[in-house]
Amino acid sequence: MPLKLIVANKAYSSWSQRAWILLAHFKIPFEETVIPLDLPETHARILKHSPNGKVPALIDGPITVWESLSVIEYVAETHPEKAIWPRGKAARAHARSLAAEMHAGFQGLRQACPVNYRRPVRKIALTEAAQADVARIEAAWAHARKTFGKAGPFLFGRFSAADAMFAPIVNRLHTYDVPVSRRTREYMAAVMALPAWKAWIADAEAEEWRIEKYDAI
Ligand SMILES: N[C@@H](CCC(=O)N[C@@H](CS)C(=O)NCC(=O)O)C(=O)O
Repeated sequence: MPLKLIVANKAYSSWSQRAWILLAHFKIPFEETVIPLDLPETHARILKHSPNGKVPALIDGPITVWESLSVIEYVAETHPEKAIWPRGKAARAHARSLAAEMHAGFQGLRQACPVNYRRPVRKIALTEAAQADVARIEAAWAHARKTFGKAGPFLFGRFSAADAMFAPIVNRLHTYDVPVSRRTREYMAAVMALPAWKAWIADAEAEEWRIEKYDAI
């Protein structure tokens, strides 16, 4: 039985993208269900699949996993042949720390710059909290790239769960035209060149749902 992944609109759902891009990049077969956000029936529809009423949720037969980071851990555990986390112990510990930091933090940037995968590039004035988050993200990415990233253009060389967790940040920095270093831009370009990234964007572009409060920013 194939895995089932429950996600929200691809145009606006950052947490969904993390799980989806991981499965797509590592070519792990799955069926997706897309539930549009912000409609009267949204919550009830998500609750049919996910006990906390949030997506993503992954269904593997009788097993349900929710919270993006748990989904990623479950996929890593059930696909040990794929290097979903970096293979080296120190790199893996570092990647997990960054993924957890992303999962728990960066509210300043997340609030100021909501993800919108259809948004034309347009600069906005960033809050101090958002600027502080960008500084931390750039430092964290530069450190990971320098310390562990020799084998490729991603945080730990080859694409891993850490890159999946930060993928929506790439959208934010790009679409809100946030001033970043050349190295940060190079990393963002590598993420945005991934076939799995492009497939997600194409699906987002094709969606007909519109949420005005996100499109207005
Ligand atoms: N911490 C959760 C966040 C999940 C989340 O907030 N998902 C949003 C979509 S991006 C959602 O399900 N919203 C539905 C709602 O609030 O009704 C995770 O990592 O998966």
